[in-house]
Amino acid sequence: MRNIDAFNHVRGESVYLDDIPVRQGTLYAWVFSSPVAHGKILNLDFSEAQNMPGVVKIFTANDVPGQNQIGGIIADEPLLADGEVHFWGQPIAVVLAETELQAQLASHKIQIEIEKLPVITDPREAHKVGKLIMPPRTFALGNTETAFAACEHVFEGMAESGGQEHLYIETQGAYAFIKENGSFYVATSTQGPTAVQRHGAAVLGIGMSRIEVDVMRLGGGFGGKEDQATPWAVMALLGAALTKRPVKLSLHRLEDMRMTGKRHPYSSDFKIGFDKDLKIQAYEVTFYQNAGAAADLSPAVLERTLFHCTNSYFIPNVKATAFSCKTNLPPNTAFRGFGGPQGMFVIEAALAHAAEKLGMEASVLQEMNLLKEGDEFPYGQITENCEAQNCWQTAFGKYDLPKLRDEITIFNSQNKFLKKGMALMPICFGISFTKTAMNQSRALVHIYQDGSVGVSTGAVEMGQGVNTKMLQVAARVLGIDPKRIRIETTNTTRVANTSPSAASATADLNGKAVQMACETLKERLKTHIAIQLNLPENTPIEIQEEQVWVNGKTVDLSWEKLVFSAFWSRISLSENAHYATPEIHFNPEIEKGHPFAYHVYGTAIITTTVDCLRGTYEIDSVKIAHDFGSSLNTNVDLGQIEGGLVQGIGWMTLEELLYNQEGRLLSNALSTYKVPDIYSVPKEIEVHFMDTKGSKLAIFGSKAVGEPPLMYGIGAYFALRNAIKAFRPAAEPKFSAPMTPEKVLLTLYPDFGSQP
Ligand code: LUZ
Ligand code: MOS
Repeated sequence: MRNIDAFNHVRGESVYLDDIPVRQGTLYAWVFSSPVAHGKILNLDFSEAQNMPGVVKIFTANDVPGQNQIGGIIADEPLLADGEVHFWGQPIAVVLAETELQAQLASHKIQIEIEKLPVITDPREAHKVGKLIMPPRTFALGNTETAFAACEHVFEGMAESGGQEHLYIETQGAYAFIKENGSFYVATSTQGPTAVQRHGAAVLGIGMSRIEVDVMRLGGGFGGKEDQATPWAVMALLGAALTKRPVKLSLHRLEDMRMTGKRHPYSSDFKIGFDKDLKIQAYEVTFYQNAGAAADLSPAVLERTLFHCTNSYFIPNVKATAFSCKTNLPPNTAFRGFGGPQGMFVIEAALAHAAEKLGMEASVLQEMNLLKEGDEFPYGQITENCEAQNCWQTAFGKYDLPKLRDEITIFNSQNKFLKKGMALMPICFGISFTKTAMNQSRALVHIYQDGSVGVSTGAVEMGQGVNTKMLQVAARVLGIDPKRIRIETTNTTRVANTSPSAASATADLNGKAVQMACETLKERLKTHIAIQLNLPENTPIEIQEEQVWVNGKTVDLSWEKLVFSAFWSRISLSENAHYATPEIHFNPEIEKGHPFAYHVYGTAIITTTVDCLRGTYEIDSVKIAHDFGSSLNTNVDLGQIEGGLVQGIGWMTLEELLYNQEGRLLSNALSTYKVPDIYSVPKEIEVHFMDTKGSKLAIFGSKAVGEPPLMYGIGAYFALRNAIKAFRPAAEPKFSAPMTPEKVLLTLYPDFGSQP
């Protein structure tokens, strides 16, 4: 089945936030934000701004009727700065005017006096002076101390990975108005409707039942709208409350890039030990997470870094410690992979480093140490239906790895300034919110009396195709033509207390709820048939679009006739189902449990060609064997693999966030922040859909596919590194991602510029 949005997307007819027709009297918001990364606000002067044409209201923290607080996990983040500012771009005031331009021009006239305070942007520096978001956490398995003592080879090093701008095509935004009697409606581009509702209610000082949050679809989220869609929606709500007029707030790209948090940069130390057979016996790692100026989701991201610190390898003795370090950057937040990629980059760096010292290919060490059935993760969960080795072997065989290797060797011997490099990247990603309580969902299904069906869930469509999957689930269970079914907007008045659409778990969680609701409705319809036809108990009944079968024989009923007859017999045709993932649990006191419903595995082979005169490169090919279970929709899933892969390659190669000493973002536009475009994506992407066992906790055995493929992109870093070493074997490039063309050049010619 094709993506149900495809037709409207291509015709430009899909509705995003900015396409919603505005009501009469709508005001437009512009956010005035901090011009420094750390300081004390001494004075704010609105006198000139207030008198600018079109200005209706300027509001600050002083105008908040409820709590000026939007912190999710830790209450440490004001909606609007109060007294102090902690990052460049921190919202201080909101200007409301008749047009957006008027609001923007007025905001330029706001005078602010600030006493500058010292700025920290480096996580290790923050750690040194004790600036932590929360106490450190440690995951441990076995005993690394005794294991290292018995190791044949021990290596130590450091690895760093940079942040990443989400660059959703649709920037953050919301549109809010009063319905009546102090009740509000807000349309917002959020992955977490309930987060908007909860914080909106707290800021306005009203009950959540007074705020209806509605989400049609997002022009991309990637984690950037899991938590950080909230402030903009709450500002629009607050503006509506203060002026009694509709308020639209939609960030411009530069504002969005400057004010919102990104993927967490990490700096890490590793120590890895092998026995004489090259089995990893011990691994110690310390992560310094750059959390930015407030907690946001950093504690949960940090946790996932620990969960994935051994990637898809079995290591019997592990000690992993993670510090969440408070710096003067915008609070960093969820980003596809959610800390997992940062942890996985370090173990891959450790393996590459060890291979270099041992004079072998990293793939030898990778293959030797892959997880197998029954192995224990450092957090206590045991692998089940482990596909790590299967994926590796499948990639190896299907894509003829030895031949690929030979081709590269030959190419490199025949070319002086062009060098190819290859790397393998196995992945293992745990599916579930690591916070067990978040793994719940609801679905509301109405069968209308004409036989058409409306489905509401907590799932937010953000281009990932979840609505298509929800529709498939409903159609499959009800046994009817998909055309009858409509997936409604995600709305807190229909489906309440939703978890954000995140953690790759949206289709599983909401799909299971849809499945349950539809099964209940179907059973109810069957009971109705049995009563109407006076059938003996347990008579087999099958409902199909055109025909109903009783005891293998057709009766004079179609779906439409059946539905109407049930309605006329006063039978409920609506159902609300609740699903909570079984089997999962985790005890943070001992850092052990069974946090994930299942794991997703895969292996990618990545090859690249580096121009060793210019430092530029191309990703030649990426060949993947991926563990899909039994894919519910191969089109949607292939799109997720390709998109995730390219996003991961971007993070590892081109995308570089640069801040100056004062904490100001320098790469704040698409002219200076490079993302993969059509010219820099891999020339060839091949994806082999492995028909694996799946999991009964995956919807119809179709495994989660959102985040795992991003981590294939990590292989691009190591492929580039190998190409560099083919040109200059003595090179030992630092493990510092992204590997931009500039860094490639500096690594190829380390002495450049130092000669007289
Ligand atoms: N969000 C969250 C996530 O709150 N918890 C998670 O475990 C998670 N994992 C991936 C992406 N978002
Ligand atoms: Mo996400 S990083 O699953 O919002």
